[in-house]
Amino acid sequence: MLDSRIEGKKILVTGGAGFIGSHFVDYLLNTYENIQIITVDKLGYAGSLDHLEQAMDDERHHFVHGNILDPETLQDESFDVHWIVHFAAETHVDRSILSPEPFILTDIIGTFRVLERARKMKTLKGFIHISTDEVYGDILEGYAHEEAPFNPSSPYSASKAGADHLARSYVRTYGLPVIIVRPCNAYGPRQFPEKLIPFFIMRAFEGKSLPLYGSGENVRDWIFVRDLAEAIGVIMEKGEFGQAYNIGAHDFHSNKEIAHLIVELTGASENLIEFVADRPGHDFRYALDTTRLHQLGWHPKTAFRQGMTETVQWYKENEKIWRKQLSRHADTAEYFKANYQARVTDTPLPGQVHE
Ligand code: TDX
Repeated sequence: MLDSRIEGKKILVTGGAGFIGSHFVDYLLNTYENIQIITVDKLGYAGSLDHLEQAMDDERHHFVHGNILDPETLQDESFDVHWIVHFAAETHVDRSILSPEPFILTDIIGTFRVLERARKMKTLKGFIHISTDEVYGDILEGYAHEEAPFNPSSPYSASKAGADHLARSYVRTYGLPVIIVRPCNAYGPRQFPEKLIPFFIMRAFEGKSLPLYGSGENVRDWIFVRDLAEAIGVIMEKGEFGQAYNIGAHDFHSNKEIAHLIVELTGASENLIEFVADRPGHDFRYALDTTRLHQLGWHPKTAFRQGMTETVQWYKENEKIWRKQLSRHADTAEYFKANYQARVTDTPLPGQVHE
């Protein structure tokens, strides 16, 4: 690949054992030949080596178990790379409402640590910071472009907004070659079953209630995770340093529509759908202006129904992986209880998560 910014390079992926990170690692390995990848991941509740099955068998990939919050983690010279792609973060809004501190620590201070390490690398050619569409807050009508003001609603999105600002300040102050990406909602295989889509799929399999917050009319733009991985790769290759890029699929669906689709695809009963107490500070709609990304020539490939069919299939075939993931961390049951006990009429706990 002539003139590639990625071919022949050494790339550090933080949070690479997580949902989007692991798909991005696979994307790199499948797209480039001569490449070296280091994944660093703390293997928290949402990360797993099962997600890196392909990469762990590939000699171009090296896994390091470590927490970005620990200043020692990335100090070794072997972490001097050409690119950093920074996915590592706490990402679940409901958890941030119940307990904001891990979000402030990992998302803000963790990002600070990675940026600081990047600043000391003489080899560095680029830094991709993974932000989120949630930094703009509710977009009740129209589409948020990259220069729109930030208006975060939850401790999660405020932490991500802080990290996003920090990453941009390193461009202005230190000339660090950062590109920020702000993706819409991702879905697909390997997502921890606490986010809307995998949570509802798992509950539908188990014949448990599907708790829709509020009216269920809230709208998100949904991107299939492999399309998102590809979009990030295209931005690495062609994006302008110092810029931010929204990543959206313009595949808008209300939560209610999604619940009905999951019922249909899993063969569960419509009666499982339950309207429950709303999420505090619940953003009504996210919608991104993606002109800048389209100018790089990227468009999503996977229609929602197609991606959802594959996703339901993956959860059906990989029950062992996500059940193991659910039972690995002691606080998982506590989270489900704290978030759903007062909301649902049946059990807040998914199968095999015991008190
Ligand atoms: O039980 C539920 N019931 C429900 O109605 C859950 C878990 C969610 N919802 C609603 C809330 C949202 O309107 O579904 C929608 C999607 O919720 P989440 O999957 O929690 O995602 P969201 O809050 O939209 O945030 C996501 O998109 C932006 C990701 O979790 C973030 O990490 C990303 O930055």
